Amino acid sequence: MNGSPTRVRAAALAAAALLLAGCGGDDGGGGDSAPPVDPSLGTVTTGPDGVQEVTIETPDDYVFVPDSFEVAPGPVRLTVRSTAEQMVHNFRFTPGQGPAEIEEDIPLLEPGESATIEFEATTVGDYGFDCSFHLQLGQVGTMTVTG
Ligand SMILES: [Cu+2]
Repeated sequence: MNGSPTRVRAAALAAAALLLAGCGGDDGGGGDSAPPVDPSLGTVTTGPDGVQEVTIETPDDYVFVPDSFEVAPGPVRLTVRSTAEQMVHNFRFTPGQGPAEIEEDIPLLEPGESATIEFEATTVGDYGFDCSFHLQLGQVGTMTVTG
């Protein structure tokens, strides 16, 4: 159950992205109350290597936060951060729900883990994404590649 090197690296990248975004206020407190929504979520920043970076979260509820974001054509580094305490999620671009197929995915995201994928956004349009485990429960979202 402990992180593989890949997942550890993904977590480090996510932490670095947070530091770059200059966001604070994560007190790491426990408890059952929902954590405040991080305003940097879904906001695209450009990394030092010129790659667009965006982070979304998935809590125990069957949602992505936010469930939509926009990128420009080019390379994208997407981090999906689980804030779930129990639920196992995943992330994929829904087959047939976009103008082009994006095959990169996160097959398994255990509670509390983060994982990062990098892909090329080439064709302008709306790309559906989902957690395939909870697709029937409506855990879906949309990435828009702007013109
Ligand atoms: Cu899910």
